[in-house]
Amino acid sequence: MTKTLHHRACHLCEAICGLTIETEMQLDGSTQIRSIKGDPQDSFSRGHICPKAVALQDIQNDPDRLRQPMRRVGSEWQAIEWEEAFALVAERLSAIQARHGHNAVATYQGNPSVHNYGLMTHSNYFFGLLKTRSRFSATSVDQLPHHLVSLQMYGHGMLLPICDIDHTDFMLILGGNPLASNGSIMTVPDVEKRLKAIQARGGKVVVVDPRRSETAVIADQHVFVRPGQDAALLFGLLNTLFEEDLGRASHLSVVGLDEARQAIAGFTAEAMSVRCAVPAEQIRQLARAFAAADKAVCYGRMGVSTQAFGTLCHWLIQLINLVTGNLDREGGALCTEAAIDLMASNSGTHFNRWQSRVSGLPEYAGELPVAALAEEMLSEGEGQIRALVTVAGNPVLSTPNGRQLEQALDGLQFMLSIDFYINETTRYADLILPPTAPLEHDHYDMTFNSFAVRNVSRFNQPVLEKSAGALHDWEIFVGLAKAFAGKIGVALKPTLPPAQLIDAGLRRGRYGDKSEQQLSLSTLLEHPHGIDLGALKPNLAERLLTPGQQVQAAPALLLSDLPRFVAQPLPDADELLLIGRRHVRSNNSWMHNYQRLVKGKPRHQLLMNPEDLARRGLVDGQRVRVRSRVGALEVEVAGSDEVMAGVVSLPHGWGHARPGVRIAIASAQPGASANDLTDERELDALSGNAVLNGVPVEVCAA
Ligand SMILES: Nc1nc2c(c(=O)[nH]1)N[C@H]1C(S)=C(S)[C@@H](COP(=O)(O)OP(=O)(O)OC[C@H]3O[C@@H](n4cnc5c(=O)[nH]c(N)nc54)[C@H](O)[C@@H]3O)O[C@H]1N2
Ligand SMILES: Nc1nc2c(c(=O)[nH]1)N[C@H]1C(S)=C(S)[C@@H](COP(=O)(O)OP(=O)(O)OC[C@H]3O[C@@H](n4cnc5c(=O)[nH]c(N)nc54)[C@H](O)[C@@H]3O)O[C@H]1N2
Ligand code: SF4
Ligand SMILES: [Mo]
Repeated sequence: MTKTLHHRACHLCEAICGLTIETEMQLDGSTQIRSIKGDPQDSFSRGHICPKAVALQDIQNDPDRLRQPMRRVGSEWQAIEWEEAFALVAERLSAIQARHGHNAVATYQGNPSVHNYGLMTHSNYFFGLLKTRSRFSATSVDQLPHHLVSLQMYGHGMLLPICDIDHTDFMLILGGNPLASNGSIMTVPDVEKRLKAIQARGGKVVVVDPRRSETAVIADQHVFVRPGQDAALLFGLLNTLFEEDLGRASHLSVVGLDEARQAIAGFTAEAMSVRCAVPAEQIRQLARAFAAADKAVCYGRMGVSTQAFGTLCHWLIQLINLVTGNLDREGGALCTEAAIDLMASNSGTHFNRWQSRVSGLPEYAGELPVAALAEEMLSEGEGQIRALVTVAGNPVLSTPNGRQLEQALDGLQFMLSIDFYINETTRYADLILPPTAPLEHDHYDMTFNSFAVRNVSRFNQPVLEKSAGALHDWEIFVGLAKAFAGKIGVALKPTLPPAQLIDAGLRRGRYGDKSEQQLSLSTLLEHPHGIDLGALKPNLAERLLTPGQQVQAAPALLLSDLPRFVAQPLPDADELLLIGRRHVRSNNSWMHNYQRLVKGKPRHQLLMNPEDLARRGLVDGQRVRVRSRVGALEVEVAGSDEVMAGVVSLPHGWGHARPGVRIAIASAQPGASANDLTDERELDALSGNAVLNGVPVEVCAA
């Protein structure tokens, strides 16, 4: 039987590891995957792989994965034809918009959207026709503060400085656990080796986290911080840098540094220490050590984005890199120069041009904060959302107050989901359109090549042929667009397949026709292990899109949030605060339907410090009830001094045993949904990003 070796980048997380996949043609003509391994010839990932990649074959073979359009009739699902499905969507959505206006139809795009380039190139082909301002995505339960800070300081939301991990001497990580997540807003395959290499060359890694995470365990120093209080810690660090004159000049042209310095003059390490629970002397020493390193970089991720002052946190992180001379410097923070530049799109250039109807939350890049999705469906009146299209997402498990969202979805007039599973969210759909499985389509990483710690580019052909009648995500969008345009009587511009758009983008890009490299799709096809385009280099000065191309150190919008910070009451030491947790064998709310990933020791428990257990008379392993303002759940508790006293940790994305969900293995797993506890009213008020970490909860015996 013929065996074939394929080379392919893994699309499951941001690390974009190169894979070598062996397939074998069967006697019946079908093709089976024989093995999935790391690709040692990928110069970026150097053979690194994690257990999730091996499960790509399980997605392919999963009997629960939908393979044809399904229409819900009551609680039954019936297969229907594609054309009939497209016509149904066009009819229902156009009728709802004709009656209630464009904004009555909402869209939600989940995380896998940005890992699937055809979805990125073609979703707007259909969504653009809907002309709705009710657009939502996982951005506002994630990295929205990063974009907003870049827009304010550098002039574009996609101009995100990335850690130059391979050249730094000092890496300060707040609220990120790359050993579990494999890195985020820092595409960094093989991150453990890269962190250890910092140490091997005499450098240091410091982790700030309320939990002694997997990354904290290998770090030189771990600092416990009270959840949600990183802004205080960062103020203390920056203030020390100013006060003790530890800064270093930057080659960048900067405005507002004095203003920033004055604005935070009162935020001394001593004043901030009571909030963040880090001793003042430790804050000062951390600032001194950071400033003393020749090359240093401060990095913050999920844990500091999804908290009440997430945007302030990211502003302060940028300022710490700036005032120590590490912004746009080798070994500091540098902007990736991708072969296809996301800055070419203007989607990262506007903020607060309109607001959500009920709570007045600001738009960013044409999207509203997803914490407002349920209230926009539940609050009656003009502009109320009456229909929803979800793509590659599961907001019932991934956005705050999932139970309220369930109730809202139940009341919709029409819901369409583009997804290959009947999960906690899509079970409410009237129609589910399943795309091909990942290995059945070609792949180019538009998003994560743009945030990589080296400049890299890679295109891969499909590993498996799609089955007859199956459609790719992008083809589904084309089908929907055609049917909808026909229904509302507008002319649709022709489109090209994603690969041709990539070819054009590569040729236009900085390594394209006008450059030495002459990069095009055909070059990438000749290099299936990917092409290395070099280390990151300073380039921010030329790329700034701010007035006068100056870094804005003290944007008015960010200064305007300082009074809210000052006005917060001091933290209550008796309060128990919930934080999240990721594991290398899980991926947000999915990939739980594959035995090879869910087996092994249970990972769903609520972690609680033994002191907190004892105070409540609880014992390790007991079932407990966890309650917040919005709801309650039951789960087993595990005593662990990994978490600091006053903190409990629960992974999100679990709790699949809900009626109507058709993912059998996942539904049999224990665990509950952390977002039955997170509060849709607790937001980073500046950006509208959800607060998923630092949620006050009570825990008692179940
Ligand atoms: N409490 C708490 N909540 C969180 C987080 C947290 O840390 N704590 N993290 C937040 C973050 S960072 C994120 S990004 C969100 C993620 O939240 P979402 O984006 O809403 O959820 P996912 O679990 O990524 O959604 C996966 C869905 O996409 C489908 N899918 C996978 N691949 C494809 C594809 O190629 N095409 C299509 N059409 N569908 C596909 C899967 O079948 C699955 O149903 O969760 C957020 N929620
Ligand atoms: N295996 C796996 N990999 C993934 C994902 C996954 O679900 N599983 N999801 C992917 C996605 S969508 C994303 S966005 C990235 C996220 O990538 P990371 O940000 O690296 O993800 P987490 O592992 O959630 O790390 C967040 C850390 O913040 C800590 N934390 C919580 N609250 C606070 C706080 O108040 N202050 C501080 N300083 N720390 C806090 C948590 O304890 C945790 O260690 O991971 C991606 N990679
Ligand atoms: S770390 Fe794992 S899931 Fe992420 S890209 Fe690499 S192999 Fe895929
Ligand atoms: Mo995310």
